[in-house]
Amino acid sequence: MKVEQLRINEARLMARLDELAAIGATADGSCCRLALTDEDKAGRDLVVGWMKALGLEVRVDPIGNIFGLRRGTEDVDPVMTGSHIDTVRTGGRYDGNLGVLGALEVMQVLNEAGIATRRPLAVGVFTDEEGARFQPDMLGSLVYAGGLPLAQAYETVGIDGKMLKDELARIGYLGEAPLPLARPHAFVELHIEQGPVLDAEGLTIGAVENLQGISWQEVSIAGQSNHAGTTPMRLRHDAGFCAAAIGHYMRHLARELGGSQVATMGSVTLHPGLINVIAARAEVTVDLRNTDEALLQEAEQRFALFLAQLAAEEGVRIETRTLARFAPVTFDKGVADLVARTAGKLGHSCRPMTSGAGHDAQMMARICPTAMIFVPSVKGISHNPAEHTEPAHLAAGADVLLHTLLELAG
Ligand code: HGY
Ligand code: MN
Ligand code: MN
Repeated sequence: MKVEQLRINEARLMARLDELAAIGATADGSCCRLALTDEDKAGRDLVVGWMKALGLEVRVDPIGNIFGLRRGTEDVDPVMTGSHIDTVRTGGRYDGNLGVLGALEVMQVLNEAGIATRRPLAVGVFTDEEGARFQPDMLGSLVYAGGLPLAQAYETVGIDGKMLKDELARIGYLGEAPLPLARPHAFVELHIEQGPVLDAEGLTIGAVENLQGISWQEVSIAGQSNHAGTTPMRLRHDAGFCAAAIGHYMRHLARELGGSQVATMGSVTLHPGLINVIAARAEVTVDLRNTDEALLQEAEQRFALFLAQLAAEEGVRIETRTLARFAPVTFDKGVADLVARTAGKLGHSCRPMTSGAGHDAQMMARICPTAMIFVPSVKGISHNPAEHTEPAHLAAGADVLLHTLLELAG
């Protein structure tokens, strides 16, 4: 068979996706494998087993990133691919997992075809991409790319009070491989779109050219608990009201700025959280994103002003803590064009895309030419058990990955 006729095995890819999805499966059909939990460990162990079965040399670095290495005919910088297998609490079957298991399927096809590439190939499984338990998100690839010192990452305390380094050691993935293991010749990540564009336009492949900026903050509000029945409204310092006001302001801010601005209050905790007590304290998280750095800063400035006014009006103390802050990223045009060309050669419809979600590729873009391959998410749903991509589209994405990697690895 000629190389250009090579295609991945869809059934095998689906079987691996199903097997991994069973780890951390919850009653509502979600995948819950928060970073560095026992479920994450079980997923890691399964993937490492597959890597070994595929004859890949497995290396683990000090932040727990796992790499499966496939030798090339020359000992030069590898072409790297991969993604993440940690999930949010209500994760789907494909977010991150497709990029890792699609890459393993590519390795198996190359093995079966007896193909030796000039450059080595590396499949990366990056630690804590979601940032749901330990912020920031893309933590493992950020450390890999030199954007966060390892010691600082180790001290990160999760939403459950556990320290990152302790959890990494506990699950047995505090590795010793060099950090970074290699400076890739190029990096390509296969991922579901997690947005509605490809599905709405009936297209199969997205050649991702850029990725929007991300600003995560934790906002702590200190008011005064008081009796819900006896306290006149004019005397209240109600942290619960302030939390609700912030949630409402998110919608207002996004509408005011328009364009690609999005604003989300994802989590709210009230203390003491009782029906007849005016909340003394509240902690909320705020996620602001925009493709334009200046507009993202504008959104942050307007939000800061809003908080100052709210604190003055309600007589509460408000403090903010930055949890993640990444500027928008432009991927490598050459690699993005290669993705588009490859999709065309394989007969798949394709369009240039912007990524609304953060990805490990945005960190790898700091150290090597990088781009992404998107496949459609039905109705754009993700971070939700209803997350779905048609098997034919999953396979199409993996085929585009196969031939993009072959082109880059020579
Ligand atoms: O937040 C994100 O965009 C990604 O899912 N970590
Ligand atoms: Mn992801
Ligand atoms: Mn995600």
